[in-house]
Amino acid sequence: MTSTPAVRAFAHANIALIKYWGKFNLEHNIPLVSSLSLTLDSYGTTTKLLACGDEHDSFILNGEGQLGLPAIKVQRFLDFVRMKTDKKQKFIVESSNNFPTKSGLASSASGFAALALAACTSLDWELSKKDLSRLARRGSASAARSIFGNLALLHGGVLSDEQAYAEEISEKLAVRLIIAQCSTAEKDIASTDGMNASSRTSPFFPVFVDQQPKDIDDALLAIATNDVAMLGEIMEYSTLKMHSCCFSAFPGFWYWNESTISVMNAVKKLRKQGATAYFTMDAGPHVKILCPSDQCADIMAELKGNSAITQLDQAGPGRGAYLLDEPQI
Ligand code: 2P0
Repeated sequence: MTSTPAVRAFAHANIALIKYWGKFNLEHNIPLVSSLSLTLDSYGTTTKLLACGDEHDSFILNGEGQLGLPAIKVQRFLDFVRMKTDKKQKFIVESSNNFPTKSGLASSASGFAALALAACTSLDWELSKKDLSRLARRGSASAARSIFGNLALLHGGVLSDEQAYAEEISEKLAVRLIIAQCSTAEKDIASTDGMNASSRTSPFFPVFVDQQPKDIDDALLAIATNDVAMLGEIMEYSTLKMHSCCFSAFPGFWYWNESTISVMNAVKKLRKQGATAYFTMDAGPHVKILCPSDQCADIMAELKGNSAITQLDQAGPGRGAYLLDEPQI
């Protein structure tokens, strides 16, 4: 057995300001629309890859051995890296998230970004960041964006594998994202299933896809002109269209709960009072609130007493995926 060193990588979660929802190519996991995200500086995943002599990979998440789909997804991903590198090495994969898993807080984004970096490093596959993002995309499309820090654009559409990569947007914004957790439960509809159901059955889905290029362009213009309010307006429009594709699927479904709506209303009220605060929701009930950095403390203080919120966190723009230490034998 060859002895491959243990490797540890860390990747931050990212939150889409303009949402990815729907796939062009299921086999290669190519998104049907481009998306734009903010990488966070707090929530993230640490992944350690330890070479083993077993016949199969093992996947341990937050200290618990995984069977079923999570383990299959990790194994499939490692099979792809082994196929590309012509290696046979199996691994024990130990991952831990410093935030709730499978609740719509982008754990698959940070998880597959960290796994992609650790796997390539373990198998001596040197990739550019662009190619690493293409690889991470195969695990989870949103993971392509977590390879990069700050703001990242993931190209989607009728594209080849080569064309579907993420890149960092050079402009910086003085913004923060407040994360209002609205439940402690895991979500019951995986995002992959939700987007596939929406794209197959929602009459609104083609409109969402048609309007996406304009939403991306408008968001990029808002970023280039440092206009947080404009960016927030487009962000809210994007999330509401994405969720409308869920409501209007057949049968309809939703990721929100009563607390989600309550926090959305609280954000609208804050805006009426003069705050620059805008909401976005992903494949889970939690509400993330975009605001200028200098308004974050006041908005957090206003939300603190809100009984709909189970936990209140905040994050700024974070860095891209990185190795935690030099490989050790
Ligand atoms: C996003 N989401 O842009 C969108 C918005 C959730 C809502 O990307 O099927 O785990 O593994 O590629 O990346 C979550 O979906 O889906 C997601 P797959 P992923 O962040």
